[in-house]
Amino acid sequence: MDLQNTDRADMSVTAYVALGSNLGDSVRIVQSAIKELSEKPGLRLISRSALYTTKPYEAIGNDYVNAVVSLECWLNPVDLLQLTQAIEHQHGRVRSFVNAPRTLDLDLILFGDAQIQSSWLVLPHPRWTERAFVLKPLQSIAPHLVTQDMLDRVSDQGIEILKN
Ligand code: PH2
Ligand code: MG
Ligand code: MG
Repeated sequence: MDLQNTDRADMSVTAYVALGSNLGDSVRIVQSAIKELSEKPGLRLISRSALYTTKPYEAIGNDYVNAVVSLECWLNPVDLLQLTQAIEHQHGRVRSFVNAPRTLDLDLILFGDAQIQSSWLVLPHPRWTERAFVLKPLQSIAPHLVTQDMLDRVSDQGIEILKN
């Protein structure tokens, strides 16, 4: 019996990853990061939002390009985190100060119904409901997760669709 295959089919969760960039060729970087995520073993792209242009929120520098993707994920959360960090690194991510301009930021927003509180990973993402650059793209691919009330609370944050 092919237990591994059975496991694989059963153990998947839907994970939501937010992408952001405000340094370098942000449109190209975000597009290629989506492609890279979708090609990783253990991940399958379910859907992706448009690319949005957003005002830096509690941050400095250029306007951001943001998007959100949903993935069918057979990895555990730690492996997914490591994979996203490797993709950030490939795109030249440097960590200088909190919310510094960055070539690529990949944040795990939701991982099935996982609730994790550790020093290196908190799920759901602790601030996802405070951010228009997460809520708007997320609403477009997973409307069941985003309420009008959440959107009303971030309506002062600048965000526009840039490109589909
Ligand atoms: N990311 C941050 C802080 N502020 N603002 C926008 N518009 N887009 C982001 O991706 C972003 C931010 C921390 O990761
Ligand atoms: Mg972030
Ligand atoms: Mg991050």
